Amino acid sequence: MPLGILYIAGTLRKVGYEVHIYDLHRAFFKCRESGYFLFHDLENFFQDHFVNILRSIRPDVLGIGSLFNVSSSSVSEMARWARQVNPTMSIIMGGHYPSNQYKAILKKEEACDYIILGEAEEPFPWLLDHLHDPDISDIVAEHPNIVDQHCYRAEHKTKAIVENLDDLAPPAYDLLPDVDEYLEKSLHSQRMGSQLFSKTRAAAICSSRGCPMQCTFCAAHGVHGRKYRMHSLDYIMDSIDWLVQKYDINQILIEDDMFNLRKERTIAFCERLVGKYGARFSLEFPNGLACWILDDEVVGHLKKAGLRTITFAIESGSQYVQKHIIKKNLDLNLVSEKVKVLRKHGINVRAFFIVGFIGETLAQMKETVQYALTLDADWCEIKILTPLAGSEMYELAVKHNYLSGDTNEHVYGRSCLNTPEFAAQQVKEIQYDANIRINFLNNKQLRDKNYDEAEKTFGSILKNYPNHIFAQWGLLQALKGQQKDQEARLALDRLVALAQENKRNREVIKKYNIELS
Ligand code: B12
Ligand code: SF4
Repeated sequence: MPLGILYIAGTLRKVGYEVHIYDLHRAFFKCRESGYFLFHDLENFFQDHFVNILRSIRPDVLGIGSLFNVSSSSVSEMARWARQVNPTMSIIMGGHYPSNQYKAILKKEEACDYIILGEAEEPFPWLLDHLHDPDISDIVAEHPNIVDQHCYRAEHKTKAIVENLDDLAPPAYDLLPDVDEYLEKSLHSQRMGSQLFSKTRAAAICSSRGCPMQCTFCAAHGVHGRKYRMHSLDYIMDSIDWLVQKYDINQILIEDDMFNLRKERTIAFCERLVGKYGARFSLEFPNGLACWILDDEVVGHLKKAGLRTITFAIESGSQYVQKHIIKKNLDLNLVSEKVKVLRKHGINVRAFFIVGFIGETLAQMKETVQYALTLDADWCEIKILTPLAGSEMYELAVKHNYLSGDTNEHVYGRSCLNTPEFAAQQVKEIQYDANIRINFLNNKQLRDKNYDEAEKTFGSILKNYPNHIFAQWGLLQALKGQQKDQEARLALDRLVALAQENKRNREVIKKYNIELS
């Protein structure tokens, strides 16, 4: 759910503007799922979806939000298409990518009139109220959080921050077209290892903004700053009550960067949720919870409130990298202890790691793999660093020229850095090997003889990647473990067929000693 847009829409509606929301990100994924791109290209997509919407709604102002650098070229295309449709429409951009790269955007994109830096709830209505002032350019030049084509070089601009989150109008979920699709088909509930409830209706909320930590690879402070601000529990409970009444939700995705920074607040939230709704909810924290603050008491409360799977963003299994390179400085022994506490409460653990930090050596990356292998997590996501504009790592990458080509075009998760310590290909190999060894060959559910869960896990991977030879191997073990002989025979036939399918598969079968029996 595009929460930022929903907050802005709620604010604008409250002060009297008519707002329409269009989620191109979602439209794109729907088209991809439907096979649209087998027959059409991106230009057709814009024409079919975006331009037609603009022609039918005929807005006076177009706001383009973009959270991700990867969408930079789409953002530019949208502005240009919109300008063609209506040469006099005001085009305003905002979100993480425009906030962090406003100079570059304004320089190359004439179609963009204004960029709002940071949290837009206050500057956006201000700008709309002043759009028709004859001296708009002069007054924007004086505004601390808005830039336009005339003043993008102004260095005194800062990111807008909402001091009191409870002053904000509630997010306008009801303005989302096809809201049921968001509620029923949440991206997060389809993630590996997360609880799948048969009739999940999930909504996202954001209970706090800002994170005081200084991780060098993170760009979240580029919009929300480092000052931690919280909605009151009354505000949060009101939002949840509304979502229950209107949409009958039973899962809450809490999108905070640092939900559990205050222990008492975390416990009080759980108590109020359970006090009012009992065991109605499953709770998910897609960005993870700060593991060093979790203790037996907090975990017990979170479990009662509906936590089934937890995400730990550990990032590195090397204490040196933790302290000196990423400055997250997690105590790795403590993290292992916390995993035991979670196990005691029967909570699944997904751990996130990153390899390929600038300054990291290949040996330190292997330390991460080793640490992940011994962590006893249910699933480990091992990603490759992509420097995010607005982060310290990105500044380093640019300064030392470690990135090639247009940095915005780098696809997240693929190796794109070559440093004195490693070449991109070496990092890719470490990451691939780690994923196979940790999540497949040493799969926790298989080790624990939790075969029915393993069958679900590998089955869901095969649904998305039918030719995944290691998932096929995992499924075979899960079926054998349950003595589902007939299904196991079919799974083995498929594994043998995959193993012979191409040279690459023959090589990996040999490399990882996969038995075809
Ligand atoms: C939820 C989320 C997602 C959801 C997005 C759902 C959605 N459609 O919005 C999903 C799961 C899809 C996602 C995916 C990814 N994410 Co993400 N995500 C977040 C997260 C955690 C929260 C966003 C949020 O809802 N915040 C709360 C709301 C209130 O704030 P907001 O969205 O920033 O909105 C405010 C301002 O940005 C601004 N604003 C927003 N929209 C607009 C529009 C206009 C017109 C204007 C004027 C202003 C404006 O005003 C809003 C209100 O104050 C942020 C971290 C963060 N703290 O923001 C990362 C974050 C945005 N994600 C990030 C990344 C890197 C990714 C991925 C690339 C990760 C990956 N490895 O795959 C993918 C990319 C997806 C893709 N392109 O395919 C980075 C982006 C950094 C960058 N510069 O590129 C962030 C900042 C995390 C980080 N640690 O650095 N993500
Ligand atoms: S990675 Fe997480 S903990 Fe670190 S600064 Fe970013 S939001 Fe905070």
